[in-house]
Amino acid sequence: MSKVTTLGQFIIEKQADFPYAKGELSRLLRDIAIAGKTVNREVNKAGLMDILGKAGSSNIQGEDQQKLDIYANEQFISALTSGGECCIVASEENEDIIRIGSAVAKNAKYIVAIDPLDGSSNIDVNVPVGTIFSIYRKLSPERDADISDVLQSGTAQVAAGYIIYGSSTMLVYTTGNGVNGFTLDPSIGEFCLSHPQMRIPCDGRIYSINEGNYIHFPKGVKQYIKYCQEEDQLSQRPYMSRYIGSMVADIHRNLIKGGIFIYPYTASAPNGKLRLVYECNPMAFIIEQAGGRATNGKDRIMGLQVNELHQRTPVFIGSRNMVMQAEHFLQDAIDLSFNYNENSAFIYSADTH
Ligand code: P6P
Repeated sequence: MSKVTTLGQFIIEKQADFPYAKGELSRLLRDIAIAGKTVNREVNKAGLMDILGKAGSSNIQGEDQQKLDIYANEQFISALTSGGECCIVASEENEDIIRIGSAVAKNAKYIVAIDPLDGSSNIDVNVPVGTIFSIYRKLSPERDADISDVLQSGTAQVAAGYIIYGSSTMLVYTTGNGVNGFTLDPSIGEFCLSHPQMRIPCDGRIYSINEGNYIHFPKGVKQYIKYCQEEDQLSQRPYMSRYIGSMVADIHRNLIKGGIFIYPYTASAPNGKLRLVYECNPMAFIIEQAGGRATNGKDRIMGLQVNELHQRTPVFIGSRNMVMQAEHFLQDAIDLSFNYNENSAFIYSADTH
Protein backbone atom coordinates (compact mmCIF):
# COMPACT_ATOMS: atom_id res chain seq x y z
CA MET A 1 0.00 0.00 0.00
CA SER A 2 1.55 3.33 -0.98
CA LYS A 3 2.50 5.73 1.81
CA VAL A 4 -0.45 7.76 3.08
CA THR A 5 0.30 11.46 3.55
CA THR A 6 -2.22 13.26 5.71
CA LEU A 7 -2.97 16.95 5.23
CA GLY A 8 -1.19 17.72 8.49
CA GLN A 9 1.97 15.86 7.43
CA PHE A 10 1.86 17.52 4.01
CA ILE A 11 1.52 21.02 5.47
CA ILE A 12 4.48 20.46 7.77
CA GLU A 13 6.58 19.02 4.92
CA LYS A 14 5.71 22.05 2.73
CA GLN A 15 6.21 24.59 5.50
CA ALA A 16 9.68 25.21 4.13
CA ASP A 17 7.96 26.78 1.08
CA PHE A 18 6.98 29.59 3.43
CA PRO A 19 10.12 31.39 4.52
CA TYR A 20 8.26 33.95 6.58
CA ALA A 21 5.68 31.63 8.07
CA LYS A 22 6.40 30.21 11.47
CA GLY A 23 3.61 27.67 11.43
CA GLU A 24 0.70 30.10 11.70
CA LEU A 25 -0.57 29.45 8.16
CA SER A 26 -0.20 25.71 8.75
CA ARG A 27 -2.34 25.97 11.87
CA LEU A 28 -4.88 28.11 10.02
CA LEU A 29 -5.26 25.48 7.29
CA ARG A 30 -5.61 22.88 10.05
CA ASP A 31 -8.42 24.91 11.66
CA ILE A 32 -10.26 25.13 8.32
CA ALA A 33 -9.86 21.38 7.76
CA ILE A 34 -11.26 20.62 11.21
CA ALA A 35 -14.37 22.73 10.55
CA GLY A 36 -14.67 21.06 7.14
CA LYS A 37 -14.82 17.62 8.77
CA THR A 38 -17.55 18.80 11.13
CA VAL A 39 -19.60 20.31 8.30
CA ASN A 40 -19.04 17.16 6.26
CA ARG A 41 -20.56 15.08 9.05
CA GLU A 42 -23.76 17.16 9.02
CA VAL A 43 -23.98 17.46 5.21
CA ASN A 44 -23.70 13.68 4.90
CA LYS A 45 -26.64 13.06 7.20
CA ALA A 46 -28.66 16.13 6.25
CA GLY A 47 -31.57 13.97 5.22
CA LEU A 48 -31.72 12.30 8.63
CA MET A 49 -31.83 15.37 10.77
CA ASP A 50 -33.96 18.42 11.04
CA ILE A 51 -31.24 20.34 9.29
CA LEU A 52 -32.60 20.31 5.77
CA GLY A 53 -34.43 23.11 4.18
CA LYS A 54 -34.73 26.79 4.76
CA ALA A 55 -33.91 28.45 8.03
CA GLY A 56 -36.64 31.00 7.55
CA SER A 57 -34.06 33.78 7.36
CA SER A 58 -32.13 35.38 4.52
CA ASN A 59 -28.53 36.48 4.18
CA ILE A 60 -27.06 39.80 3.11
CA GLN A 61 -27.63 38.76 -0.48
CA GLY A 62 -31.34 38.44 0.21
CA GLU A 63 -31.02 34.71 -0.47
CA ASP A 64 -32.94 32.22 1.67
CA GLN A 65 -30.51 30.79 4.20
CA GLN A 66 -30.54 27.03 4.52
CA LYS A 67 -30.19 25.58 8.01
CA LEU A 68 -26.89 24.06 6.91
CA ASP A 69 -25.69 27.45 5.64
CA ILE A 70 -25.99 28.84 9.14
CA TYR A 71 -24.54 25.71 10.74
CA ALA A 72 -21.52 25.73 8.41
CA ASN A 73 -20.95 29.44 8.95
CA GLU A 74 -20.97 28.95 12.71
CA GLN A 75 -18.56 26.02 12.50
CA PHE A 76 -15.97 27.86 10.44
CA ILE A 77 -16.18 31.03 12.53
CA SER A 78 -15.87 28.96 15.71
CA ALA A 79 -12.86 26.98 14.42
CA LEU A 80 -11.12 30.15 13.23
CA THR A 81 -11.86 31.89 16.53
CA SER A 82 -10.52 29.08 18.70
CA GLY A 83 -7.53 28.51 16.42
CA GLY A 84 -6.21 32.00 17.20
CA GLU A 85 -4.46 32.51 13.83
CA CYS A 86 -7.16 34.65 12.23
CA CYS A 87 -8.10 38.22 13.18
CA ILE A 88 -10.99 38.81 10.76
CA VAL A 89 -13.50 36.52 9.05
CA ALA A 90 -15.42 37.83 6.03
CA SER A 91 -18.31 35.52 5.25
CA GLU A 92 -20.95 35.38 2.53
CA GLU A 93 -23.45 34.85 5.33
CA ASN A 94 -22.60 38.04 7.21
CA GLU A 95 -23.16 41.60 6.03
CA ASP A 96 -20.10 42.95 7.82
CA ILE A 97 -16.70 41.55 8.65
CA ILE A 98 -16.39 39.56 11.88
CA ARG A 99 -13.58 40.75 14.14
CA ILE A 100 -12.19 37.92 16.25
CA GLY A 101 -12.09 39.56 19.65
CA SER A 102 -9.85 37.20 21.60
CA ALA A 103 -6.57 38.52 23.00
CA VAL A 104 -4.68 35.97 20.92
CA ALA A 105 -6.41 37.02 17.72
CA LYS A 106 -5.38 40.66 18.21
CA ASN A 107 -1.87 39.66 17.10
CA ALA A 108 -3.08 37.18 14.50
CA LYS A 109 -1.66 37.77 11.03
CA TYR A 110 -4.36 36.34 8.80
CA ILE A 111 -7.70 37.29 7.28
CA VAL A 112 -10.08 34.57 6.03
CA ALA A 113 -12.79 35.25 3.45
CA ILE A 114 -15.21 32.37 3.16
CA ASP A 115 -18.32 31.07 1.48
CA PRO A 116 -19.16 28.49 4.12
CA LEU A 117 -21.56 26.42 2.04
CA ASP A 118 -21.69 27.33 -1.61
CA GLY A 119 -24.51 25.81 -3.63
CA SER A 120 -26.50 25.16 -0.47
CA SER A 121 -29.83 25.34 -2.29
CA ASN A 122 -28.82 21.96 -3.73
CA ILE A 123 -28.52 20.25 -0.34
CA ASP A 124 -32.09 18.99 -0.23
CA VAL A 125 -31.62 17.19 -3.55
CA ASN A 126 -28.28 15.60 -2.66
CA VAL A 127 -26.19 17.57 -5.14
CA PRO A 128 -22.56 18.26 -4.14
CA VAL A 129 -21.99 21.51 -2.26
CA GLY A 130 -18.78 23.16 -1.13
CA THR A 131 -16.89 25.56 1.09
CA ILE A 132 -14.63 28.15 -0.57
CA PHE A 133 -11.94 30.04 1.36
CA SER A 134 -9.34 32.69 0.69
CA ILE A 135 -6.53 33.73 3.03
CA TYR A 136 -4.75 37.10 3.16
CA ARG A 137 -2.08 38.53 5.44
CA LYS A 138 -3.04 41.54 7.53
CA LEU A 139 -1.65 44.61 5.74
CA SER A 140 0.08 46.16 8.74
CA PRO A 141 0.85 44.46 12.06
CA GLU A 142 0.86 47.79 13.92
CA ARG A 143 -2.87 48.47 13.73
CA ASP A 144 -6.05 46.46 14.31
CA ALA A 145 -7.29 44.76 11.17
CA ASP A 146 -10.23 46.33 9.37
CA ILE A 147 -12.16 46.12 6.09
CA SER A 148 -9.13 47.35 4.13
CA ASP A 149 -7.36 44.10 5.04
CA VAL A 150 -10.22 42.19 3.41
CA LEU A 151 -10.57 44.29 0.25
CA GLN A 152 -7.18 43.26 -1.07
CA SER A 153 -6.53 42.31 -4.67
CA GLY A 154 -6.79 38.61 -5.45
CA THR A 155 -3.08 38.64 -6.26
CA ALA A 156 -2.41 39.24 -2.54
CA GLN A 157 -3.90 35.90 -1.49
CA VAL A 158 -1.43 33.74 0.44
CA ALA A 159 -3.65 30.67 0.17
CA ALA A 160 -7.02 29.60 -1.24
CA GLY A 161 -8.97 26.41 -1.34
CA TYR A 162 -12.27 24.63 -1.38
CA ILE A 163 -13.85 21.63 0.26
CA ILE A 164 -16.28 19.67 -1.91
CA TYR A 165 -18.85 17.54 -0.08
CA GLY A 166 -19.63 15.08 -2.86
CA SER A 167 -19.35 11.35 -3.56
CA SER A 168 -16.24 11.79 -1.45
CA THR A 169 -15.18 14.84 0.54
CA MET A 170 -12.08 16.56 -0.78
CA LEU A 171 -10.06 19.55 0.29
CA VAL A 172 -8.19 21.21 -2.59
CA TYR A 173 -5.88 24.14 -1.87
CA THR A 174 -2.95 26.20 -3.03
CA THR A 175 -0.43 28.39 -1.23
CA GLY A 176 1.03 29.57 -4.53
CA ASN A 177 3.15 26.49 -5.10
CA GLY A 178 0.76 24.40 -7.18
CA VAL A 179 -2.54 22.76 -6.24
CA ASN A 180 -2.95 19.62 -4.14
CA GLY A 181 -6.09 17.61 -3.38
CA PHE A 182 -6.82 15.61 -0.24
CA THR A 183 -9.62 13.09 0.15
CA LEU A 184 -11.22 12.55 3.55
CA ASP A 185 -10.78 9.00 4.81
CA PRO A 186 -13.71 8.69 7.24
CA SER A 187 -12.18 5.55 8.79
CA ILE A 188 -9.32 7.62 10.24
CA GLY A 189 -10.94 11.09 10.07
CA GLU A 190 -8.01 12.47 8.08
CA PHE A 191 -7.71 14.29 4.74
CA CYS A 192 -5.17 12.19 2.80
CA LEU A 193 -3.18 13.33 -0.24
CA SER A 194 -4.96 11.82 -3.24
CA HIS A 195 -4.38 14.35 -6.06
CA PRO A 196 -0.81 15.73 -5.86
CA GLN A 197 0.13 18.69 -8.09
CA MET A 198 -3.25 18.99 -9.85
CA ARG A 199 -3.13 20.47 -13.37
CA ILE A 200 -6.13 21.53 -15.47
CA PRO A 201 -5.88 20.43 -19.13
CA CYS A 202 -5.26 23.48 -21.35
CA ASP A 203 -8.11 22.28 -23.57
CA GLY A 204 -11.35 20.58 -22.70
CA ARG A 205 -14.72 19.50 -24.06
CA ILE A 206 -17.00 20.62 -21.24
CA TYR A 207 -18.75 23.96 -21.04
CA SER A 208 -20.69 24.87 -17.90
CA ILE A 209 -23.23 27.69 -18.02
CA ASN A 210 -26.88 28.10 -17.05
CA GLU A 211 -28.37 28.17 -20.55
CA GLY A 212 -31.73 28.99 -19.02
CA ASN A 213 -30.48 32.58 -19.00
CA TYR A 214 -29.55 32.41 -22.70
CA ILE A 215 -31.76 35.26 -23.91
CA HIS A 216 -30.14 37.56 -21.34
CA PHE A 217 -26.55 36.72 -22.21
CA PRO A 218 -24.24 39.21 -23.97
CA LYS A 219 -23.97 38.53 -27.70
CA GLY A 220 -20.40 37.20 -27.42
CA VAL A 221 -21.48 34.60 -24.86
CA LYS A 222 -24.31 33.47 -27.14
CA GLN A 223 -21.83 33.15 -30.01
CA TYR A 224 -19.46 31.14 -27.82
CA ILE A 225 -22.26 28.76 -26.80
CA LYS A 226 -23.14 28.24 -30.47
CA TYR A 227 -19.42 27.63 -31.17
CA CYS A 228 -19.40 24.92 -28.47
CA GLN A 229 -22.43 23.28 -30.10
CA GLU A 230 -21.13 23.28 -33.70
CA GLU A 231 -19.93 20.07 -35.39
CA ASP A 232 -16.17 20.18 -35.96
CA GLN A 233 -14.12 17.00 -35.87
CA LEU A 234 -10.72 18.67 -35.60
CA SER A 235 -11.61 20.56 -32.43
CA GLN A 236 -13.75 17.65 -31.18
CA ARG A 237 -16.91 19.76 -31.14
CA PRO A 238 -19.72 19.73 -30.16
CA TYR A 239 -18.54 19.99 -26.59
CA MET A 240 -20.53 18.56 -23.69
CA SER A 241 -22.79 20.80 -21.64
CA ARG A 242 -22.46 20.01 -17.95
CA TYR A 243 -23.96 22.33 -15.32
CA ILE A 244 -24.53 21.22 -11.73
CA GLY A 245 -25.50 24.62 -10.37
CA SER A 246 -22.91 24.36 -7.62
CA MET A 247 -19.81 26.39 -8.44
CA VAL A 248 -17.40 24.21 -6.46
CA ALA A 249 -18.71 21.01 -8.09
CA ASP A 250 -18.66 22.44 -11.63
CA ILE A 251 -15.18 23.88 -11.29
CA HIS A 252 -13.79 20.79 -9.52
CA ARG A 253 -15.00 18.57 -12.38
CA ASN A 254 -13.50 20.94 -14.96
CA LEU A 255 -10.21 21.11 -13.02
CA ILE A 256 -9.88 17.35 -13.36
CA LYS A 257 -11.35 16.80 -16.84
CA GLY A 258 -10.78 20.16 -18.51
CA GLY A 259 -13.55 22.61 -19.27
CA ILE A 260 -14.87 26.14 -18.85
CA PHE A 261 -17.30 27.53 -16.29
CA ILE A 262 -19.06 30.76 -17.19
CA TYR A 263 -21.35 33.00 -15.17
CA PRO A 264 -21.67 36.15 -17.27
CA TYR A 265 -23.64 39.25 -16.55
CA THR A 266 -27.35 38.95 -17.34
CA ALA A 267 -30.33 41.27 -17.24
CA SER A 268 -31.08 40.37 -13.63
CA ALA A 269 -27.42 40.30 -12.63
CA PRO A 270 -25.64 43.12 -14.50
CA ASN A 271 -22.43 42.45 -12.56
CA GLY A 272 -22.82 38.69 -12.69
CA LYS A 273 -24.01 36.63 -9.71
CA LEU A 274 -20.85 35.23 -8.18
CA ARG A 275 -18.92 37.13 -5.55
CA LEU A 276 -15.37 38.31 -6.14
CA VAL A 277 -13.91 38.13 -2.62
CA TYR A 278 -14.96 34.69 -1.40
CA GLU A 279 -15.88 32.81 -4.58
CA CYS A 280 -14.14 34.07 -7.74
CA ASN A 281 -10.77 35.19 -6.35
CA PRO A 282 -10.06 31.96 -4.45
CA MET A 283 -11.22 29.77 -7.36
CA ALA A 284 -9.16 31.90 -9.74
CA PHE A 285 -6.04 31.45 -7.58
CA ILE A 286 -6.52 27.68 -7.60
CA ILE A 287 -7.23 27.42 -11.33
CA GLU A 288 -4.31 29.69 -12.27
CA GLN A 289 -2.00 27.68 -10.03
CA ALA A 290 -3.21 24.54 -11.86
CA GLY A 291 -2.32 26.13 -15.22
CA GLY A 292 -5.75 27.52 -16.13
CA ARG A 293 -7.16 30.99 -16.66
CA ALA A 294 -9.78 33.13 -14.89
CA THR A 295 -11.12 36.44 -16.20
CA ASN A 296 -14.31 38.49 -16.21
CA GLY A 297 -14.39 38.00 -19.97
CA LYS A 298 -11.66 40.57 -20.47
CA ASP A 299 -9.58 41.25 -17.34
CA ARG A 300 -7.85 38.84 -14.97
CA ILE A 301 -10.12 38.09 -12.00
CA MET A 302 -7.26 38.27 -9.51
CA GLY A 303 -6.32 41.73 -10.75
CA LEU A 304 -9.79 43.27 -10.32
CA GLN A 305 -10.17 46.22 -7.99
CA VAL A 306 -11.97 45.08 -4.84
CA ASN A 307 -14.30 47.85 -3.66
CA GLU A 308 -16.75 46.08 -1.39
CA LEU A 309 -17.08 42.83 0.50
CA HIS A 310 -20.02 41.33 -1.42
CA GLN A 311 -19.03 42.69 -4.82
CA ARG A 312 -20.03 40.51 -7.77
CA THR A 313 -18.24 39.85 -11.04
CA PRO A 314 -18.84 37.98 -14.27
CA VAL A 315 -16.50 34.97 -14.39
CA PHE A 316 -14.98 32.85 -17.16
CA ILE A 317 -12.74 30.21 -15.56
CA GLY A 318 -11.11 26.94 -16.54
CA SER A 319 -8.94 25.48 -19.29
CA ARG A 320 -6.70 28.23 -20.61
CA ASN A 321 -7.44 27.82 -24.31
CA MET A 322 -11.20 27.56 -23.75
CA VAL A 323 -11.31 30.76 -21.68
CA MET A 324 -9.24 32.58 -24.30
CA GLN A 325 -11.60 31.33 -27.03
CA ALA A 326 -14.61 32.65 -25.12
CA GLU A 327 -12.87 36.01 -24.60
CA HIS A 328 -12.27 36.17 -28.35
CA PHE A 329 -16.00 35.96 -29.04
CA LEU A 330 -16.72 38.62 -26.41
CA GLN A 331 -14.11 41.01 -27.84
CA ASP A 332 -15.39 40.53 -31.39
CA ALA A 333 -19.06 40.89 -30.51
CA ILE A 334 -20.84 44.22 -30.38
CA ASP A 335 -20.55 45.31 -26.77
CA LEU A 336 -23.96 45.17 -25.21
CA SER A 337 -24.61 47.84 -22.65
CA PHE A 338 -27.79 47.43 -20.72
CA ASN A 339 -30.01 50.50 -20.81
CA TYR A 340 -32.03 50.34 -17.62
CA ASN A 341 -35.52 51.76 -18.01
CA GLU A 342 -37.19 52.54 -14.68
CA ASN A 343 -40.54 51.36 -16.00
CA SER A 344 -39.33 47.98 -17.04
CA ALA A 345 -36.48 45.64 -16.63
CA PHE A 346 -33.44 45.97 -18.83
CA ILE A 347 -33.63 46.99 -22.46
CA TYR A 348 -30.89 45.75 -24.72
CA SER A 349 -29.17 48.52 -26.56
CA ALA A 350 -28.29 46.30 -29.49
CA ASP A 351 -29.76 43.43 -31.41
CA THR A 352 -29.34 40.32 -29.33
CA HIS A 353 -30.47 37.75 -31.85
P1 P6P B 1 -27.82 29.76 -11.09
C1 P6P B 1 -25.16 28.56 -5.99
O1 P6P B 1 -26.33 29.25 -5.60
C2 P6P B 1 -24.26 29.54 -6.74
O2 P6P B 1 -23.89 30.59 -5.90
C3 P6P B 1 -23.04 28.82 -7.30
O3 P6P B 1 -22.59 27.78 -6.51
C4 P6P B 1 -23.55 28.32 -8.64
O4 P6P B 1 -22.54 28.17 -9.60
C5 P6P B 1 -24.53 29.42 -9.05
O5 P6P B 1 -24.97 30.06 -7.85
C6 P6P B 1 -25.73 28.87 -9.78
O6 P6P B 1 -26.54 29.99 -10.13
O7 P6P B 1 -28.33 31.15 -11.33
O8 P6P B 1 -27.32 29.09 -12.36
O9 P6P B 1 -28.76 28.87 -10.32
